[in-house]
Amino acid sequence: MPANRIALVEGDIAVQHVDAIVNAANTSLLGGGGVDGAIHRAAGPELLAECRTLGGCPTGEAKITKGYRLPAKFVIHTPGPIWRGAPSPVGAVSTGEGSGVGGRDEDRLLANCYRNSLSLAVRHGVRAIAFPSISTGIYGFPIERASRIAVREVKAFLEKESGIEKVVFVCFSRGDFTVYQSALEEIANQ
Ligand code: AR6
Repeated sequence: MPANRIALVEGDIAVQHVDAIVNAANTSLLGGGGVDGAIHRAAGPELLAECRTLGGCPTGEAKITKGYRLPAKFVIHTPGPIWRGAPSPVGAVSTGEGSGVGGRDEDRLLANCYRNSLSLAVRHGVRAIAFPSISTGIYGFPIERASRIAVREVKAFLEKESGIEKVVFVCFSRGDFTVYQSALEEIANQ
């Protein structure tokens, strides 16, 4: 059952003992604030040096580097979408009116982040992987909506792919933890 393979913790992703941690990066892959800054600080300058060789990464796609001084062997860098749309129900078809250009595309791009990160992880033999709450900090994606997309994508991936044994959602605050807990109860345990 996928639910047994999904864990939720409150804390710092940079200290997680997993094979790979995911970085909520930007398209330059050259570092930033938030979780990106924390990962680069903990990994050391070699991480930025390797990132410089990657030529950036489009939103929703993913690139992998070594973890350097992190407990994790790999870092998977994925730029999430910047939230611009007005909230509408997950799965609703946007008319594009009143919700900005991106109402639906942000959902799709965020889902791509999870899916592409997991595919890349499998290709590198990763068995345990930790995700932060991509796009819900500086990029402003509403966390209730983002957490449901995250859980739905991870669950769907685990159902078809047995190579990944454990996915850990790492929440940076008690409030975020509670939101993810609700999403997990609603989706993963079905
Ligand atoms: N461990 C786990 N989660 C964390 C940590 C940490 N050490 N630090 C922050 N978070 P954000 P975004 C949470 O802003 O919204 C960067 O400058 C944070 O509380 O890091 O995708 C990049 O370079 C929030 O819940 O990422 C981009 O320019 C979540 O991580 C931009 O920010 C994501 O917040 C990306 O914005």
